[in-house]
Amino acid sequence: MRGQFITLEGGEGVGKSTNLAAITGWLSEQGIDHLVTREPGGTPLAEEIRGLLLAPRDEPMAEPTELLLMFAARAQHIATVIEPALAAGRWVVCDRFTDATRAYQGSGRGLSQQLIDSLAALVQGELAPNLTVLLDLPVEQGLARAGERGALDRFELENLDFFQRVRAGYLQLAAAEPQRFAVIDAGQPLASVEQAVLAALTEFAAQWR
Ligand code: Z5A
Repeated sequence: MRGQFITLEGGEGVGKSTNLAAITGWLSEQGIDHLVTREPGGTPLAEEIRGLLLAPRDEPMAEPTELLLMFAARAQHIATVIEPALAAGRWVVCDRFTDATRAYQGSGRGLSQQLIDSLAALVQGELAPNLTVLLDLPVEQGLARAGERGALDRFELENLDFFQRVRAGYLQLAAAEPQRFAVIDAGQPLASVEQAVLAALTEFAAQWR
């Protein structure tokens, strides 16, 4: 049977990496063969593109350049990592996917959602996440958490309004597809967030076992 595709989304510092560990621990306990990956990145070539996307530089990156680089990395990731794993029956857990493009490049930068849909159709075809866990947190709290880690990447240097639009964009996506999204309040203590994430995963996995 084809594997399930789970994505983890949210703004800066919401705790995706932290909760990824709980998710993979749970999948291992359940004996579910899985692969953990991330976007942009997940293959050597896509990780090189990630480097281009995240590095602050004097030359401003044009918005279409940013969008196309996101999808270039995604095309490589899907072809060489995600699709082969799903086809082999492995579950794939991905830290960010196309919802991030809709939230950051669409709602954040103001690029057309129709344009994003067209690129998604080209790069993904029918591929879509089966479950998306959205960690939601007020922007100020997320930025404070992210800021404690030191040097900021090109996205983390954006202003508060940008991140407010990203958060609103994510919440709109979740409202439009409530059957795919599990929205979790990431402002709770970590143990409660992990419990909520694992509850969503348990409910989802019950359909497939
Ligand atoms: N991007 C895009 O624009 N378009 C796209 O299509 C895609 C991506 C795919 C890189 O992503 C950038 O790419 C991203 C969007 C853009 N923007 N930025 N920057 P990324 O996922 O690599 O970067 P990120 O969002 O900044 O993720 P992150 O830095 O790894 O943050 P996180 O994983 O969400 O948070 P964390 O590292 O797990 O936690 C942050 C801190 O908070 C850490 O010290 C934790 O110990 C702490 N924490 C976590 N949970 C809690 C709770 N519950 N309470 C208290 N403290 C907590």
